Amino acid sequence: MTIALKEGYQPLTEATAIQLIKELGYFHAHDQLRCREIGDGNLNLVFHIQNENDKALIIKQALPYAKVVGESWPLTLHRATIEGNYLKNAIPLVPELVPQLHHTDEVKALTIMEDLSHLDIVRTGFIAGKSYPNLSRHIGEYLAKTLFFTSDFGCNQQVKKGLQQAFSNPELCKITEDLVFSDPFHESDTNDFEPELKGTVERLWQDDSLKLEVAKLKYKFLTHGEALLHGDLHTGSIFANETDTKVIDPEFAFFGPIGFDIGQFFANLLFQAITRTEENRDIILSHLHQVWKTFEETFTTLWHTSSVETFTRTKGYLEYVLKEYFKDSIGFAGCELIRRTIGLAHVADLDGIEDSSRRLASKKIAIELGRQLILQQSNITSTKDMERLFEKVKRGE
Ligand code: SR1
Ligand code: MG
Repeated sequence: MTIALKEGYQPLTEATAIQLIKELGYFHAHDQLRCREIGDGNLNLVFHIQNENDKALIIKQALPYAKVVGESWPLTLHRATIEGNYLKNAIPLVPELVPQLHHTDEVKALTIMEDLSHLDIVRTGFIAGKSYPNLSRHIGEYLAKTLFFTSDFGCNQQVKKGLQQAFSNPELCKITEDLVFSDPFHESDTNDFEPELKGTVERLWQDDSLKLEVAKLKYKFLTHGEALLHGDLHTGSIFANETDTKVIDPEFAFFGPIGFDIGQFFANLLFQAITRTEENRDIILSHLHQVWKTFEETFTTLWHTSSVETFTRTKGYLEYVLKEYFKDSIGFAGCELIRRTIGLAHVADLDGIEDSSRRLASKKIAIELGRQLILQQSNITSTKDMERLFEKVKRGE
């Protein structure tokens, strides 16, 4: 299929990216620039442009199709506008935790931002055994602030309704609805798993009690516009080093259930808990506890200091809300574990394990842990419970 390009839009090449960034005045016309296309995600082009003095910038440009599949899967360029607008909204809330934004262009579907190549993609660093001591405190704070201030507890009702319109993101939501919720739990061409997992996967497809819980979670994703979500908060969307953390890639942003962002982060920590040796696992489990602790503490402080909702003074309401978010995040984490193991978009934490028996064993643990998290959402009321369930599943009980 040939994609009809919109007027004014052309996918950049390394040469045209250099030309564009000079025209925009970010570098001098005579600068000798080096440009590399470094995009390793599923959807976009990413150009790293640097001059002789090592000043560098990133141009991210949306392609009119999903790169991971090819031109047969057309995809809206509007996601670049969503990403730019999400960053503009997040910068005042969490300035230290998102990249600086230099320029956006709706027609060219691109964003020019701070170069973060002094940091690691957390998934890659985790796989190499790194630990990022501040990661979970930073992500807990990021979640609490971005979610509280776009929810009905921290955002004026009229403003929130306007934001909900601006962040209507139907095509990207459809990807999540299909790839996270529907497809992995049914026979679908988008699924992708080793033949050795067929029996395990078929048992999921036949498990009506599991599918009922997934149906409820999907319904929540479709209907609960609680706050402006990042929408794809996995460890490939986070850069970090020993001290700093930056969240990138919010093109899936929309108003959805708060537990979705939290659950995706939980699940991507759990991939590391599954694949790491026992000696290196503690830091991952401590991230799991710390991210919820920081989220809960920060959200609670904001509830008491920055609320715009009169009922936030009503006894028991905060506890109710936090309990719901936690329960949802457990269910969403379960879906993320399963879809990243047998669905279309995998994770290197699992696929990168070269030894096939260890890889398959890890994948079976991820599927079973996902299944149990979904089924036991109501019984898991703390991150300690989640750790206990992880240990049980890991032991094969
Ligand atoms: C076709 S897009 C596949 C996945 O990549 C993105 O990062 C999202 O996680 C999406 O589900
Ligand atoms: Mg992404």
